[in-house]
Amino acid sequence: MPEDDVARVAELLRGAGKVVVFTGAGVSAESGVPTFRGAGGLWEGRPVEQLASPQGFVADPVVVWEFYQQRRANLTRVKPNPAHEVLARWQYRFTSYTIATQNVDGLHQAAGAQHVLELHGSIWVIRCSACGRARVDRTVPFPALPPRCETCGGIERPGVVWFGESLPEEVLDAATAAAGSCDVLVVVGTSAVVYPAAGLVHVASAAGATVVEVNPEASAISHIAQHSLRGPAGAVLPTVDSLLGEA
Ligand code: BJW
Ligand code: ZN
Repeated sequence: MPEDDVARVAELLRGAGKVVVFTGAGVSAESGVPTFRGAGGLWEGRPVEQLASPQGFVADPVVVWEFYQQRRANLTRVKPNPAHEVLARWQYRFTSYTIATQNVDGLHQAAGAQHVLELHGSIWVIRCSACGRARVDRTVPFPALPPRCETCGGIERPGVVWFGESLPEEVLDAATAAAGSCDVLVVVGTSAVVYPAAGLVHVASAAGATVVEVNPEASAISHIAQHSLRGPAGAVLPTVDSLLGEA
């Protein structure tokens, strides 16, 4: 990671008023949360359509729940890393600051971030697929799978967004509005292949924002980014933060 790139990004952020951070699985990788795609990813050798689609859930809710229960169990053992911590601290630095995450793990909030837009829902929310009753539930493991709704006896599902499902409208609207009016969009740890979330980068870029990417690898939006900081978020973001100095 060339030092002058980091310095230029720090300079850019020092002059910025409105900042949006758009994150993906890579921001949690150094906490011990696997990413989805690529070697060692959650989906390596697994049928994605079976585990992350409403059709897969209807076909076999227990298999899908076992996948999510394993991830929930792992999440009880991990903690936020320095990238989450820097991103949480930045909420006190800028006039306007938004974290829009594709992650369902809750680690931004665990690091102290207050207003996180969860584009793909939360693994800690459980929703009844029959009556829609939703609740936060951190039980791990459930005594039996699938968990059942206390109100109607229906099968409960993880409160996440699967392929073919709409993103929560107010969350996507808020993220789109923030991206469309920010000075700088910082894209951290996402392959940026999943839409409409990845569309936030295009929204920001078209509205004239400077796009900064933090990722050890190139992603689908690298060609749009003015600055690409190639390294792990847990090392890159603290370096940028230290160059930013006191708020
Ligand atoms: C590091 C690092 C380190 C590693 N530091 N970085 C064709 C074109 C456009 C769209 C579509 C299309 N065909 C189908 C669609 C729609 C589909 C889609 O986008 N598909 C594409 C894959 C082709 N989208 C949808 O279905 C969405 N809904 C929708 O479109 O509704 C519209 C509609 C609805 C109804 C009727 C009609 C229309 C919903 C998408 C939901 C995605 N859900 C998932 C699962 C969530 C639940 C769960 O967690 O299990 O969300 S999929 C999965 O991918 C998850 C993630 O949030 C998402 C993005 O992944 P992410 O975060 O980018 O992770 P990776 O693994 O891909 O990348 C990790 C990155 O980190 C890499 O770049 C690494 O290099 C990097 N990294 N270590 C920094 N230390
Ligand atoms: Zn119910």
